[in-house]
Parts: sequence; C-alpha cells; structure tokens
Amino acid sequence: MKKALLICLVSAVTTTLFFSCKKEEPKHPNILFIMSDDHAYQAISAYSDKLLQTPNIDRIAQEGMLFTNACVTNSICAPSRAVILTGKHSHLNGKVDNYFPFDTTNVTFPQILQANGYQTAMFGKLHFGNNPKGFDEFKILPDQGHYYNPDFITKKEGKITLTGYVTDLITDMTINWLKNEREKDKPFFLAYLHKAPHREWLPAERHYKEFINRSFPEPTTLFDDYEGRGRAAHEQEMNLLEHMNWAGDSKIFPENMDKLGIKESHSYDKANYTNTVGRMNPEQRKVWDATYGKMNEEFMKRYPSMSRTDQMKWRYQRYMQDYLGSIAAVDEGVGKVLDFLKANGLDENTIVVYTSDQGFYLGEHGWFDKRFIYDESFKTPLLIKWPGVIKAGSKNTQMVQNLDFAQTFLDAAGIAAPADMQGESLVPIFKGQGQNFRDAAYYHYYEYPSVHMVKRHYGIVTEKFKLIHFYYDIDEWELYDRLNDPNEMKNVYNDPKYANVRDELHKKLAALRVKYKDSEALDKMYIEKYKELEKSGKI
Ligand code: SGN
Ligand code: CA
Repeated sequence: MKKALLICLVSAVTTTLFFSCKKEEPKHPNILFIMSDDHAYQAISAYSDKLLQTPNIDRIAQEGMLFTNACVTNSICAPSRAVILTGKHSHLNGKVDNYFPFDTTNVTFPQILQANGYQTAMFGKLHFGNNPKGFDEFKILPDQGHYYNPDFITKKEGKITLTGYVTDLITDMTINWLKNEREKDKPFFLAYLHKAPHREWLPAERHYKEFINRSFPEPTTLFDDYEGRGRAAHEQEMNLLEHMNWAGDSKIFPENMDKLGIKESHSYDKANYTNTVGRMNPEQRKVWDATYGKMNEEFMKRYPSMSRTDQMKWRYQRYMQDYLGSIAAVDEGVGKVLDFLKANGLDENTIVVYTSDQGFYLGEHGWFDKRFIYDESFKTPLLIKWPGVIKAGSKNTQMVQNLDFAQTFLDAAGIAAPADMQGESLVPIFKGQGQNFRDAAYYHYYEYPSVHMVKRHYGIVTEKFKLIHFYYDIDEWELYDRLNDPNEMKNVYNDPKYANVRDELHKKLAALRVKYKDSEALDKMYIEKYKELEKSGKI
C-alpha cells in the first residue's frame, strides 16, 4: 500500500497525466498483450477448426475465456491500434485512417501504467509513423515491416536490420526481454505484436511445404455477386479474382507472367513481389524457389485452360495456403512465450490477451482485406486468460470492443482510468458478471478513396440488427437482420416489414453518435483533412 502511494506521488510529479490510485490494490497483475495483424477469427481453431489448427493460441481460451462477439470500432490497422491505446474512438483520438500520423499528445494506457510503476515494452508492428510513448523498451517495424530480414526501429540502437523471419524475430525479442530485461520487482505490460498474417502472406520456410500442398473448404459466399446490397459492396476493390495481384499475392514468378502474357489486373505490380521475396538472402531464396517453383510449374500448365471460375477457386486456395501458412509461426511463437511464462512461474499472475487489430475476409463474399462493418471484418478474435479471476474454459457472447482494452488493463492494475476514455472495463465480465455489457456497438470507417475502395461509413450493431450509412460520394443506408441473414446478403432497409426496426435503430444510432461525441461536422472535417493530404500527394 505504502509503495503504491509512493508510486502515485512520484508519478504525479513526473507526469501531467490524470490518474489516481485505488485504495485496495490487488497483486498488480502482469499483462501480456498479444496482437496479430489481420488474423481472422475463422483461422483460430478455438473458433472454428475448418481451416487451421492453432493449439497454442487455443490454450488461452482453454485456460481462460473465448469472446465470440468481440468487435472493433474501425476495421483498419493503425486506427485500431490508436483506439486500443487511447480508449477513444477514432474521431476523438484523431487517427481515423492509416495516413494521418498518430497524435502523440493523446494519453495512452501504457503511459499511465508506466507512471504507476509498471515496466513496459513493445515488440513488433505498431504502424503509427512515430515511436510509442510510455515504453521503457521497444523494437518496432517501420510502417508495415517486412517478412524476411526486416528492419526494426529500436529505442536503444536506432534502426537495425536483422536476419531471419519476422514472426520468429519478434518472438525471440519478447522472450529475451522477459528473460534478461524484466525487473523482477515490478509488474510488466508487454506488447507482443505480430506482423503476420498481413498481406503479402509469406510463411516461414519451415511451413512452405506443409501448406502449399493443402486445399481448404471454400466459403459458401465465395462467388457472391453482391445482388441485394448497395453500391459500396459492388464498388469495393477486394475481390480475389479482380483485385489480387498475381505476383505479390499469388506468388507467380514475374518471368512466368511474361511467358503466359498475364498482366496485373490492378494497380499493384511485380514490384510488390520484388520488394518482398526480393529481401530474401540466397539461402532463403533457394528454399523459396524450390517450393514455389513447383507450384509455378503446375500453374504454367493449368493456366491456359482455366475458366474464370477455376481461377477464382485457384486464387482462393493459393491465398489460404499462404495466409494460413503464415499463422503457423504465430501459433508456435505464442506457444513458446506461454511456455516461458509457465516455466518461470509467471503464468499465475499474468493476464494474457490474444487478439487481432481487426477481422479479415477469407474469401467470404469473394473478398480479402477488411474495412467493412460487415461481420468478418467487424468482429475480431479475442481470447483472454487470467488465472484465479477468469474461469478456465469459459465463453462470452457480449459485444466487447477494442475500445475497452485501455480501461480493462487500468482496472485490472487497480488504476482509475481518465474520465474521457470511452470504453468499459471487461473486469466484471472476467469475474462472471457484466451481463448486458453493451447493447449496441458504434462503428466508423474513414479511409476512402484509397486502396480497396471501401466507402466511408458508420453504423450501429446490436445483437439482432446492423444499420449502416455509407456517405461521401454516396448517401445509402443498409439494414441487415443478423439472426436471419448471418451472411449479410440482403439489405432490408426498404422492406416495409422492417420499418419499425429501422426507425428505432436510426434513433439509437443518432443517440450513440451523441454519446460518443461524433457528428456530421467531424465527418466533414476529416474529409477536408483527407483532401489536403491527397493534394499534398501523401495519399
Ligand atoms: C497495404 C496492403 C493492403 C492493406 C493495407 C492496409 N497492400 O496497402 O491490402 O489493406 O496495407 O493494411 S500491400 O499489397 O501493400 O500489402 S493495414 O493492416 O495496415 O491496415
Ligand atoms: Ca491490420
């Protein structure tokens, strides 16, 4: 208690952050926050084992809680990370898309934890364009980072380039820090942030062979023609057949494309392959060429007789082989870190979280990527264990959001959160309370016009319905009946049967916009700011 007070006093002097200490301090749990980039819940066997086994990630749910309705507020990388760190929606923390830099005057929960005596470290992908504040140690990837022989921006040594595979390197850094740099008299907050399985989906060499020969069940909506939905679904650019590139995504060697007369169908080009596979050293490249060369040979024979349907099916399999293949190393890494905690007696007092910065399409609606409020990208995986607090093997169906992490971690650490954070602590849920946690989630996506061309939209999601407003170069509303149409194939906004529901949701959405301090004025302001960036050539 004395120590907690002292920490409060010292940190009150050294920081202007607003926080206060609670009276009864529990034993200050350590927090290990594991987040991957673009990891769809469909590719975690604790959710579904149709595609992949992830025994190590699953351990977190077996020893803790699986959240089946966890969701994000804005399904894109850097904005999601900003929401997590600040506990505020994008329109208030300012990081509405991947382009605007993160405003470092925002107060983040790691700064507060650090000021309250936590030792803090971050390894892996941040994607802010600036360094994280509130961390005693960090090694982060510049921008998106690379899979092979990646560069890191480090707190102590500036920019470094390491030899190896990014997932393994981030895992090694994390374990090394726990082993050699952890101050044993302090609780820690450790962010272990994978780049995988982000596009262009490069697996580790040891997983090439296993995955390149496998085939995976197709989603029922792979050949979706978007009938029954509005312009946004028709005009996106994230279709496997239309918008994936042959070289970077499907790994067709550029010389083979030339021989077959294949032109990239989209703005991406062969450089995408050269920049990524091109980073491999001669030994790595040899293994790559041998395995992917065989796949290329078969493709050379098949391509001339492939129909568009065949091409779509082939694209899907190729996509899954590399996407799921790149998760294999993530799962192994998670296993190693969990084993380390256990072997060193750290597992009992450590909260372990596994999540992704958003969900991802694995061929549903014929898509890859994310961004939409539709389920596969709106929902995100979430598994949390906290021995002694969360009952092992439990499941939770509440609509928890990435907005809730900041307050959850502060609450778990016994620290009052700043009053302007907008989430809710999940600690009551951990303790088996927290029924009716959130009856409606608010969502707002901004990055348009941009890669994948998903239009700006905001909306409200309840257990039963989803109301969406697409705006900017369009003014369209969509309404989905989530229970009767789980694949979101039919917009019932103009169906008279749903008139009451629609009117009710309009009111609720307007109230949520007020509650979270979002507004048309802010929508316009962000459009203006975006146009300025476009003019300056930064987009
Ligand atoms: C890159 C990817 C896109 C992806 C964005 C944002 N193209 O531009 O497919 O949507 O990043 O991803 S790539 O060919 O360069 O890989 S995010 O996870 O950072 O939001
Ligand atoms: Ca992402």
